[in-house]
Amino acid sequence: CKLSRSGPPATIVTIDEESPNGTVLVENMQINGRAQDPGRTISLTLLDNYDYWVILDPARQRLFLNSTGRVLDRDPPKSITTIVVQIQCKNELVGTVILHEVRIVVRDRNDNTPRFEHRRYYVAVNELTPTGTTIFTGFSGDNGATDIDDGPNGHIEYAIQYNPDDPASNGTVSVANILSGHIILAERLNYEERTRYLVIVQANDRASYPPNRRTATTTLTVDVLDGDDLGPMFLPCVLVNNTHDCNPLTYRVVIPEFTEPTKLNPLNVTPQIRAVDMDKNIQPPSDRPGILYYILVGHPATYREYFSLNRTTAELRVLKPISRDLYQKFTLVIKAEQDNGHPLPAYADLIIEILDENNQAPYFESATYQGYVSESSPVGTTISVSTNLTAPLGIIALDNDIEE
Ligand SMILES: *[C@@H]1O[C@H](CO)[C@@H](O)[C@H](O)[C@H]1NC(C)=O
Ligand SMILES: *[C@@H]1O[C@H](CO)[C@@H](O)[C@H](O)[C@H]1NC(C)=O
Ligand SMILES: *[C@@H]1O[C@H](CO)[C@@H](O)[C@H](O)[C@H]1NC(C)=O
Ligand SMILES: *[C@@H]1O[C@H](CO)[C@@H](O)[C@H](O)[C@H]1NC(C)=O
Ligand SMILES: *[C@@H]1O[C@H](CO)[C@@H](O)[C@H](O)[C@H]1NC(C)=O
Ligand SMILES: *[C@@H]1O[C@H](CO)[C@@H](O)[C@H](O)[C@H]1NC(C)=O
Ligand SMILES: [Ca+2]
Ligand SMILES: [Ca+2]
Ligand SMILES: [Ca+2]
Ligand SMILES: [Ca+2]
Repeated sequence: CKLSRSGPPATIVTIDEESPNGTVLVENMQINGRAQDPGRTISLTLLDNYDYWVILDPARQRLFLNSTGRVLDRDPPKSITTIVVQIQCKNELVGTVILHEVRIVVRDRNDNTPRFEHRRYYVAVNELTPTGTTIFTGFSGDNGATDIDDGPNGHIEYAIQYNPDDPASNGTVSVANILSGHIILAERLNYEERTRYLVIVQANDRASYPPNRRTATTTLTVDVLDGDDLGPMFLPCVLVNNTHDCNPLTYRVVIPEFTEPTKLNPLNVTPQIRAVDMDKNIQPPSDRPGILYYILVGHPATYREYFSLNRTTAELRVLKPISRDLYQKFTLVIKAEQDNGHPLPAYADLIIEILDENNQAPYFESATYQGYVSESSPVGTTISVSTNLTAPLGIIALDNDIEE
């Protein structure tokens, strides 16, 4: 029962997991003696054959794998990493018994694909976030992809893939660290242009032979949040062709001369002076800046004595009566800006015209008018100024309060 080779009575062999039934584990145990009749000198018995994974052919001293109807799976949940059996050798001549240990080490194969913990991942990013900022760490721990294989076969790397449905997505973010899957912003965002990106993230294991690597993908939805990068705009805004800019806007108001402010205020400007922030969706709403209104410059320069614009309501008030002999018109530039120290101003024109006081009655050019019409004329015939009936009779009234 002694070994015909040198070394201790222990054998270590290695096989791949999932090896087929009948795979030879040990070609020959190299035990001295003959284990088959006739002329038998030893008897070989398999001991400790837990779950019957091993079959012994005593005559040839050969061990086979028994995976009939099952799979030798190294990975969880079975996690069969080694099989240890004893070959008992009994010397039939003197009755001595020796145990030979056979240790079968099961080698991992890359037979499992990475799996993402969640079907989809989601992150919201403010549009003002600088490039290079880490925006997503949601693959940390076991929240990203996992792979139950052993060693590199079960280690994960992350990469961004091209998304044909969203071709810009692979340039917008990048993977900062392929092992952690931390994702950084690679390009400036602009909420006013795009509010969502669908990024395809691939996880692959690190099997040492690259063609054996297995991959899985998931979608990371990147929602862009509105940030305070735009200022107010005066309403109504008519966009300049193909831009986000408003056309210049003029507000107008006409006020009669010599009239007490109390009868006029607040002035009825058309359209009503109003500005809104072009950032429409800053969250929470309490972070949205208020808008302040100012008169920036004006002509004639004395406008300050006559008009005031309420900073918060944009209400325009006249401060004292105005003589049309002095001023026919004020041309002002008004400004709207944010109240949060980040003004981003917008401008509009405001034209105030002074109307002549209505202290004259209209009067006719002539005290009487005479007209002519043929006796047989139908209803609707124009009355003429003379008997030859060529020109119509005109009746003219005038008013000295207005020039034309
Ligand atoms: C499994 O392999 C053993 C050893 O080669 C063999 O005796 C047995 O018939 C095989 N079982 C099947 C189902 O093929
Ligand atoms: C092989 O394994 C199967 C399943 O455990 C068992 O039923 C069968 O008896 C084993 N065969 C041998 C020859 O040990
Ligand atoms: C995005 O993917 C396309 C297609 O693979 C590639 O041509 C392009 O260079 C990628 N963009 C970036 C910024 O990596
Ligand atoms: C804007 O587009 C309209 C129609 O396409 C064109 O008539 C107009 O001239 C354009 N205005 C400017 C400022 O380009
Ligand atoms: C502006 O209007 C608000 C609200 O009506 C008012 O409380 C405030 O006193 C006004 N400001 C001025 C300078 O008149
Ligand atoms: C019609 O009468 C008016 C006034 O009498 C005169 O001025 C004008 O020349 C006449 N027209 C014709 C066509 O005779
Ligand atoms: Ca794997
Ligand atoms: Ca495996
Ligand atoms: Ca914005
Ligand atoms: Ca803003």
